[in-house]
Amino acid sequence: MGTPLITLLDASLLGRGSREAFEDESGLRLNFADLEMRSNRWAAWLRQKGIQPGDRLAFFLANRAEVIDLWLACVKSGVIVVPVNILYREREIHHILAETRPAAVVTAGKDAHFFAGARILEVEESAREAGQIPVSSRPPLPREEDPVAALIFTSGTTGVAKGAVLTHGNFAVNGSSLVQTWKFTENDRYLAALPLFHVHGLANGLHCWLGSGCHLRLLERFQAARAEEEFLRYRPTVFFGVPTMYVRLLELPAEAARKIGACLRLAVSGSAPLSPAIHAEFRKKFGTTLLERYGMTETLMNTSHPYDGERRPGTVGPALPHVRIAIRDLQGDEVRDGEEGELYVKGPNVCRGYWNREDATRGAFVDGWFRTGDMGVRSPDGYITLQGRRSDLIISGGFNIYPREIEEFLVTLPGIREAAVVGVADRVRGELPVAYVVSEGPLDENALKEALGRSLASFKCPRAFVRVDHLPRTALGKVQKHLLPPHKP
Ligand code: MCA
Ligand code: AMP
Repeated sequence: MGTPLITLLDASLLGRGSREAFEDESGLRLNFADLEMRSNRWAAWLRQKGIQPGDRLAFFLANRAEVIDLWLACVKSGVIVVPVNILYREREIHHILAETRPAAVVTAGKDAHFFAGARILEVEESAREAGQIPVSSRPPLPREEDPVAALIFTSGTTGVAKGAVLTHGNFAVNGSSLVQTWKFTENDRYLAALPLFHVHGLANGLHCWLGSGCHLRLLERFQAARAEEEFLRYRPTVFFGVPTMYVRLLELPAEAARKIGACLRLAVSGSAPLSPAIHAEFRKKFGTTLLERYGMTETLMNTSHPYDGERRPGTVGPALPHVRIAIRDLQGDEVRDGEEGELYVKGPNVCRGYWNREDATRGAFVDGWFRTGDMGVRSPDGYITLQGRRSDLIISGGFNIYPREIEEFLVTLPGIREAAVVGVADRVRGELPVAYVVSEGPLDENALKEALGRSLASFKCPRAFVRVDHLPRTALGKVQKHLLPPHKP
C-alpha cells in the first residue's frame, strides 16, 4: 500500500495550519487548522451519535463546508461515506438506502422526506451540535490496513446502480498523483464548482486542494449566469469542470474571457467527451488550453493529458504514472496500437469491487484487470482516444443516465406498453435523453414528466417523448435502437 490518505491530508491539516485554506459564498473563511479542528469535532460528534468505524454514513447535501467537515471526520474515524447525488429522487434514493443500510443520513430538513424510515441527522442542527463540542483531539486511526472510505454509486457497464467500494489507498494514490501531474502548489487558487457527491469534485477536487495546500473557494453549484463575476473576483488559477461548463463559459464576453484565461494556468475537463471544436474555441477565446483527463467512479483517474506536453484534442492523453491500461479485443487479447478494443485498467487506483455484489464484482474483473466498458485506441506515443462504450450509457451535463432505468420506470406508468430511451446530441449538455414509447392512447407528456420527476433525477427526464407503433426488434426480441426514427426537435 502507498501513502495513507491521512498523510496526504496532514501535509495541509497539520503542516500548514495558519495558512488561508477555504472560503465559500456565505463569507465563511477557514485556515487549515480550522479545518483540522472542525473535523475533529465532527468526528467526536459522530461517536456521540453512536456511529462506529465501518458504519455507513450517507449525505444528501448541496456543496457546503459541512460536506468537507464530514468527509474529513469520516476519513479520520474510519466511517464509510455514501455520497448521494442531490438531484436523485425516490427511486434512486430508495435503492441506495437498501443497498448500503446507512447508520444515518445527513441532509437539509427540507429534503428529509426523501429518506422516510432512515435516521436523519439534520445538517444545520448537526453543525450546531458539533460546533459546541469542546476542542477535541483526533479519534484513534482505523485499525484496518486500508479502510474503506466511500461507497459511490454508479451503474458500471450494466443498468443497476452499485456502490463502488473505494478505499483510503485509492483516494490517496489518485490525489497525490494528480497533485504532481498537474503541478499543484500552495499558491494555486481552485474554484470548486463541481458537486462534491461525485468523484470529479470529491476525489480530484478536494484531494488536489488538501494535498497541495492551495486555496479553495467552494460554490454551492455552477451557475452560468454568475460565472463571469465569480471568476473575475476570485481569479482562480485552477478550475475543474465537465464539458457543459466549458460550453457555458464560451458564452462570456471576449474581454472577460481573456482576463479569466490570463490567471487560469490549469482548466481540466472530464467526465464526458470534450469535442475538439470546444477545445479549440476555448483556447482561442481564453488563451489557455484545456487539459482533458479520463476516469471512472470505480477507478478514479486513469489518463490525463500531460501538463507540459501536448494536450491533444479529441484524446484523453496517456495513462497516469500509477495506472496500467490494456486495450483488448472481444477474446480478451491485447490489440496493437491503432486498433480499437475495450480498455482494461489495473493499479492501486482501482476500487475493491461493488458493495455486497459479489457477482457484479467477479464480472467486472478479469485476472485482476478492471473492465471499463469504454472502447478506445492507443496511438504509438501512448495517447488514448475514447470511441464510445460497450453499453448505451448517456452522459448529460456530466451526469450519467442508463436508458434501462428510465425504460423500466416508464413501462410501470399507466398506458405505456413499451419504451426505448436514446441519447441525442446536444451542444450544451453533450447528450439529452429522448424516449420512444408504444402507448395505448395519446401521450400526456405533463403527466409523464410529473411521474418521472417524483421518482428520478431531473437530468434523466426525457426531453421529448415520441410515440411509435412498435419498437424495432431483432428476432431475439432485443430493441434495435439505431433503427428508431430520428428525433426532430
Ligand atoms: C444541475 N442541476 C442542479 C445542480 N446541477 N440542481 C441542483 N444542484 C446542482 N448542483 C440541475 C438544474 O436544476 C437543471 O435542472 C439542470 O440540472 C441543468 O442546470 P442548469 O443550471 O441549466 O445548468 P447547465 O448550464 O446545463 O449545467 C449543468 C451542470 C451540471 C452544472 C454542468 O450538469 C453539473 O453539475 N454537472 C456535473 C456532473 C459531475 O460532477 N459529474 C462527475 C461525475 P432542469 O434540467 O430540471 O432544469 S464523476 C465521473 O463521471 C467520472 C468519474 C469522471 O471521469 O469524472
Ligand atoms: P461514472 O459512471 O460516473 O464513473 O462515469 C465514468 C464514465 O464517464 C467513463 O467510463 C467514461 O465513459 C466517461 N468519461 C469520463 N471521462 C471522460 C472523458 N474525458 N471523455 C469521455 N468520456 C469520459
